[in-house]
Amino acid sequence: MLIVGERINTSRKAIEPAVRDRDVEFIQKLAKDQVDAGATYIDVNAGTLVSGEPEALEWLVKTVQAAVDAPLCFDSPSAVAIERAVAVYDFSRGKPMINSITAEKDRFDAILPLVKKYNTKVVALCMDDTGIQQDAEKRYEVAKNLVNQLAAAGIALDDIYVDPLTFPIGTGSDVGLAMLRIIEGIKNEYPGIHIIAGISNISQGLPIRKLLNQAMTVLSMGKGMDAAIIDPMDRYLMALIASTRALLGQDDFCMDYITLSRGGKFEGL
Ligand code: THG
Repeated sequence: MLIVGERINTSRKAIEPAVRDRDVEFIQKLAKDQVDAGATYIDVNAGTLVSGEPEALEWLVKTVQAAVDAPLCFDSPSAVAIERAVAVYDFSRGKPMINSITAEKDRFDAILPLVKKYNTKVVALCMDDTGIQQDAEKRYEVAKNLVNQLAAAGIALDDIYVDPLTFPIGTGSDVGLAMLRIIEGIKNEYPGIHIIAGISNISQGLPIRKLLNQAMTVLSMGKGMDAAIIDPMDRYLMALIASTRALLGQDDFCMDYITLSRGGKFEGL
């Protein structure tokens, strides 16, 4: 299970001024705290800075990799911003992840050459020029089309992380089932591919969002999700992921679970 720590994102109120002011200490602490909490990738997103995004993303890459060894996830729709980020990335940390490509024609054509040139992993969002389909079968077709296009371009399935995307569950009772249907379908259709999700969209607009995020994470892992963009500082969520891995046969003899328990990670839960 790959845990992408989501906290370094200028859409969070506390982060934008820190990135604008190039507050090295603040960002580096955020990176270290997430790695200490169990993040295996660190997401960097400066999307709200608009015209300043490429420069800010480059600064975030340099700043974060000076603090932690974890590989990075470049979170931007902009090929210009991603290329600035990847150009200063230290590949000895492991393959970075480009987050993301879609089946929108312009975006696909702009991002694909970067994935190939720099040999990165890539997040494939299930949307095209018609937007995000609400209907599960239609969105699933978009997903298959996108994966087929990536595979035809020579991208290995092992480097593709399909993101099913989701609407908030408050907008319709079938929304959760649609997400699970897409995860299950893609996983069965393309053995060896990966599934990632930014789980928190599901809970938008509802109280005690973390409960819905926690439940959706477990359900999605049950269908084959093997990567998640989450807040690793949510200790209960991280403990649930460890428990779910053990229950799904992904943790031989519960060794990781036991190690985390002995390390005090479940204390007070
Ligand atoms: N899929 C992919 N990438 C993504 C997403 C996705 N990247 C962005 C996002 N979704 C995941 N990242 C975050 C980062 C921070 C928060 C949520 C998702 C967050 N949100 C608080 C909220 O909405 O209440 C904001 C609180 C604040 O302003 O501080 O913290 O789905 N591939």
